[in-house]
Amino acid sequence: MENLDQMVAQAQTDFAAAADAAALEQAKARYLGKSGSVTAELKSLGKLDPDARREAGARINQAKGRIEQALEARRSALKEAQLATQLAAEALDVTLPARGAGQGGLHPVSRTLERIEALFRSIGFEVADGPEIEADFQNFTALNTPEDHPARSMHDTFYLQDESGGVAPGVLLRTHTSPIQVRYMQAHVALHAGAETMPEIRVIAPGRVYRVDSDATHSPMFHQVEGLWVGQNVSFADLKGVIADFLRRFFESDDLQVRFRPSFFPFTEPSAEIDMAFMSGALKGRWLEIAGCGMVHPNVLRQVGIDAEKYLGFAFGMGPDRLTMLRYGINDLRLFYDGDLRFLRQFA
Ligand code: 2U9
Repeated sequence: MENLDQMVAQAQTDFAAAADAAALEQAKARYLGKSGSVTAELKSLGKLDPDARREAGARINQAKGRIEQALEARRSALKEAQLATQLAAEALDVTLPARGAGQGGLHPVSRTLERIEALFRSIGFEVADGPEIEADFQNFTALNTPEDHPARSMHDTFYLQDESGGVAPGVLLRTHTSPIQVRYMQAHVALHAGAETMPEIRVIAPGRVYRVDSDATHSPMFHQVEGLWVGQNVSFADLKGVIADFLRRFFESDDLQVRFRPSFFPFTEPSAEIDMAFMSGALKGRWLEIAGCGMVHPNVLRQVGIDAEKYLGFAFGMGPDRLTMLRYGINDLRLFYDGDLRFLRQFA
C-alpha cells in the first residue's frame, strides 16, 4: 500500500516536472510503459494466491487509475500553456493606428532630367530615347571613333556574351547617349528621303550609360544628356547661346559666367569644354567643368547619310548626376545609388 502510494506521488511529481509533451511521454513510460513500474506490479500478481491476487490487483488498478489521471491532467495543462504562448506571440493589436501608404517621390537625378527636358522642350527641342544595349555601329563607328580607339577596349566598355559565353560581336552597353541621336538622324533621313531639303533636327537624348569604371567619383552606370541641332545655318554662336541660356535657367541665376575651352572629341570638330562659375554663394568665382561640345564632325553626318556639304550642326553632352550635385550641394556621387531613404526623402 505504502509502496503504491509512493509510486503515485512520485509519478505526480515527475509529470509536474515535465516541461513539454515529449518529456511527459518519457515520464509516462517509466510508469505505464512495457517495463514501467505499474506494469511490473501487475506482472507480479501471478505469484500470489487467488484471494491475495484479487485484493492486490484492485489496489494496483486503483493506483494505475490515479497515475493515468495525473498524466491526463498534465497533458491538458501543457497543451493549454502552449496555446496561450502561441496566442500571445501571434497577437494582433487591432487598436494600433494603421501605417498608411507611404508617399513616393522622384529621385533627385530624375528631377534634374525632367527639368532639363522641360527647359529644352521650351526652346523647340524634342526628347528622344533609345536602347541601352547598343550596336557597335551606332555607339562607335557612326561617331567617327576608329577601330583602335581606347574607348572601344574591353577595359572601358561592357560587351555582351553570346550563348557559349564568348563576346557577342558588336553588341555592348551604350557608353554614351550619342547612339540615340545617331538613330534619330537615321530615322529623320529615311523619313525625308527624296525631299529637296530636310527639316532641322533639334533633339536631346537623356539616359543611362555604362562604362567599366567604379570609384568615389565614377559609377559603372551614370547618366548623360546630349543635345544635337543640325540644319543649314547653325553656328557655334548658336551653341554658345543655347548653352548659356540653359545653364542660367537651370541654376536660376542670371549672373552665371560661362566659358569655352578648346578640346577634342572624335565626333565634333572643333570641340570645346564648357566651364561655368557662380557669381555668388559657396562656389562663387570657381570655374566648374560642366559639359563638352562642338560642331558635329562631317564624318558623323556622312555615316548617317546627311550631305555634309549642305548641312552642319552642333552637339553637346553633360552629366545630370554632376548637375544635380551642384544644384543641391551634394558632395558624394555614391549617395545617388545607395538607396538610403534618409538621403532620398529630402527630395520627395
Ligand atoms: C552626335 C554627334 C556628336 C555629344 C558630345 C560631349 C561633347 C561631351 C561629356 C560631358 C560630360 C559626357 O556626361 S559626360 O561624361 N560629353 O563632352 N558630348 S560633344 O556629341 C555628339 C553627340 C551625338 C550624333
